[in-house]
Amino acid sequence: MTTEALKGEILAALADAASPEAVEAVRVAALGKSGSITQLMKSLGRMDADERLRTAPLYQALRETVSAEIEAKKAALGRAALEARLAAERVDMSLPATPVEPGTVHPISQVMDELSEIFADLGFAVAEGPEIETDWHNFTALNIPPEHPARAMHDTFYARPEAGGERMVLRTHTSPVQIRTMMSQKPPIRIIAPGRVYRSDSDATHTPMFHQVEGLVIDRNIHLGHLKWTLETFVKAFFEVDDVTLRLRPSFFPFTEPSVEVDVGCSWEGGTLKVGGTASWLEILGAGMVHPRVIANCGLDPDEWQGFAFGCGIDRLAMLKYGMTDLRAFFDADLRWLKHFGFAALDVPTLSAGVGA
Ligand code: 2U9
Repeated sequence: MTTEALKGEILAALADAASPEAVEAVRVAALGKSGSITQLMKSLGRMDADERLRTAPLYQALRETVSAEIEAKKAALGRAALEARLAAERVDMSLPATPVEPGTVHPISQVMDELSEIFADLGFAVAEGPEIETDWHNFTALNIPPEHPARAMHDTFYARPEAGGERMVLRTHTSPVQIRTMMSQKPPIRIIAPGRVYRSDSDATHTPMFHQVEGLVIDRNIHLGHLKWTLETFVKAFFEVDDVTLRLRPSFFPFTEPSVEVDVGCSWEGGTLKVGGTASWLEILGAGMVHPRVIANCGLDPDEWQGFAFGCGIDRLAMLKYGMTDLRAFFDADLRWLKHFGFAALDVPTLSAGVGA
């Protein structure tokens, strides 16, 4: 076959090739290891000098033309594929977003936003800290001695001990955030610390990870009356009722002295909770005056600085306020549940609109 005829054959095959794979097949058949043009180039070695001098430029020209045509075809197919993709994936930015089903804000996030809003109004900042904590920040600084039951293996998730023998823990409460704040900021301090906490406990009313909010006030001349007023103001705003009675019962926590458990007066109408009155009582908080030893552990003089602290479970608060009965549903990521109990993303809680709006 003449070089012209071969060229015609290859270019015809190339014209018919409609995909990158088909173009590659044409390239291999012509320029591959045992392709037709490669065979011609190899045959040059078997020719005498005169014939080679005449033939080589023809073969080289053929090879260059075919290579260039193959590259051009590849580029054209690439451009066409890109055009097709751009056309298929075109997004009409002018279309309204309504066909996309909006997600919802999880009730726990909603309650955290409500808490931040309520306490911001009372002059509290939101503080955060690590979820993997040192034993010292999670326990020792809080006057929880090594033999205290809260340190028992079945309650606390311990990491493998480090080279120095120190074990990190998954924080069992958000209290280490307050310890870190007291050590890094000068009083007066007014903070809340909402966040995830971890305890090795799992049943219908406990999950190994749950959410807490704790509050801390450190200032001069702080007493139990400040604590009671703050909690009353918080409960009124959170449950959106003015008729709120709190009952403080003596209790014990290593990090507060005196310590109290706080009940809110309520009633149950048709099985649903109504905050207000004194027909029934519901425990919602633990609190107390910060133990002087905890204040001293953070480098402050307990004779000059006093304070109060409180803690409560956010998951429980959310269940009480919004009527969920199964704690575990919080963590199932079930879209139907989220649609039912979730909140509109742009419906940000504000005090003026009512934090439960
Ligand atoms: C510092 C000093 C004191 C935080 C407090 C409680 C009482 C409490 C529980 C309620 C339900 C945790 O989620 S729960 O299991 N918490 O009863 N927490 S006083 O006291 C502190 C914190 C930090 C530096």
